[in-house]
Amino acid sequence: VHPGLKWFTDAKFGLFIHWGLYSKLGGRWKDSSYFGSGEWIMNRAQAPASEYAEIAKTFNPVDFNASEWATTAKEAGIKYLVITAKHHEGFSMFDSKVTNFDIIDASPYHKDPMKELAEACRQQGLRFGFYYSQYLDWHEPNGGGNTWDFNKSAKDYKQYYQSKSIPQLKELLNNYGPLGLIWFDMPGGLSESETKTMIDSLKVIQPTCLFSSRVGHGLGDYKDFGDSEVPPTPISGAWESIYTHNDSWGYIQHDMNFKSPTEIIRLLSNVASKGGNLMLNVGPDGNGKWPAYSILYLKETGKWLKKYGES
Ligand code: JFZ
Repeated sequence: VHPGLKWFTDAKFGLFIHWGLYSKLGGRWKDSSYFGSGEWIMNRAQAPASEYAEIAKTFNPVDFNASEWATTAKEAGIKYLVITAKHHEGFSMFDSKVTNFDIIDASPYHKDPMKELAEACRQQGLRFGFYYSQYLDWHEPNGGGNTWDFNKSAKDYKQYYQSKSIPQLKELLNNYGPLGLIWFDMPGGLSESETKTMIDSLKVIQPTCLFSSRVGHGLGDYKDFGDSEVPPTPISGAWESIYTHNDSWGYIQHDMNFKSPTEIIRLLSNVASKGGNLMLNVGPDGNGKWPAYSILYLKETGKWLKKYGES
């Protein structure tokens, strides 16, 4: 059994946070509105990478308050928090020396919100982890996925892994204290042995940090069920179901379809009764504020857990 797994299997309730340039768009690009998966808007609108990158110039989340985020999570009864360090759009929400397309160099904010959040979580006794899109990167000619700007057959995925993905994963593992986990997503471009080599080169930095199953080739430390999926019967081993609070991972200003506290509690009970963790997602907006309903309903969930939950 992996030495980092105990906290995970005990946790039951995690918080996922999708936050990036797409949060500023809020589900709108030019004259069109999009529903569902707001973090995919660049792909769905086939927005040219150079034009999309312009959003960074006005991305200034001055309302971001790390201790408020961590306190709300704590009040909700949440035990671990996982935030997007870089989603498929390719923008780094942390201080990265590997690229200038990061929050420090490309935005007027000039601060590293991940540093503060990692610290705030530690103060609240929450485990902290990063989501990292290791294969899909629509900003990079050699990253996976962007075939509207870049020629697919000319892509050199290894070059992208060597020059951005792996160096950035090392930055995340080196610069933010002990991480509970890294939530890899959508594997691609690497063989099984190449994936193994990548994992070994990262695990030496933090041997107890867990890697999610989407690191690829069955080499993860725990299993993730697909989007909004709960297994029908109890499952042994470490696993997690992921759900989002409304119908999108990234912020969408016109999506008000938030799950009520009752629905969240039912979900939690369903997942916990089968032996897994529920990781529920919230999508803060481009200023760094959570949707009001997410704050309200998570706090309500926490009140119920305090009264009836185990811990
Ligand atoms: C991925 C991302 O593409 C998406 O934007 C979001 O971050 C989500 C949490 O993860 O989407 C997936 C990936 C895999 C499955 C479902 C959604 N799956 O295996 O069912």
